[in-house]
Amino acid sequence: MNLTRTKKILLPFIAACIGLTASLSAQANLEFEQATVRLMPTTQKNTAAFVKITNTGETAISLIEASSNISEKTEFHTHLNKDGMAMMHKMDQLVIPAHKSVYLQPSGKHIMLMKLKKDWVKVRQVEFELTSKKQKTYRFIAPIEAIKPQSAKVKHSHNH
Ligand SMILES: [Cu+2]
Repeated sequence: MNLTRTKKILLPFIAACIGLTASLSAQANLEFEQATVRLMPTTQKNTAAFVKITNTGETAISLIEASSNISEKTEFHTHLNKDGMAMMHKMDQLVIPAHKSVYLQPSGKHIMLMKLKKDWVKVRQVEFELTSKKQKTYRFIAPIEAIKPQSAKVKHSHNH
């Protein structure tokens, strides 16, 4: 076996592999942790999803679109205080700053799942697809779980 010749063929191949891996990791620079979808009675038309999103990349990522396999409409929401009432408000974009984590959690920012499909509670894992301003797609999955409402906690913190 001619070693020199093998090396000549292998080296560009290895270089191409490393290049590919590097470009893939540069794209996949959002990490999703603690993802969950709130279990609701089947009569409800909406529910919310919570997740910790971490941007491991060098530039901020603006998420502008969301979709899921259980809802016909999916939006980024936040809570705003209006006349002492916590009101939900649609956000045009959800910005994840470079090297930062954004927590989507009850009483705060969340992913709103609207017009829920029939039998959505039977889905074992909810699949999410988020699209950035740069048209990159990010996917994560979340189980459906019972989550205690935190409205009492919000009221309390507003008094201080
Ligand atoms: Cu909402």
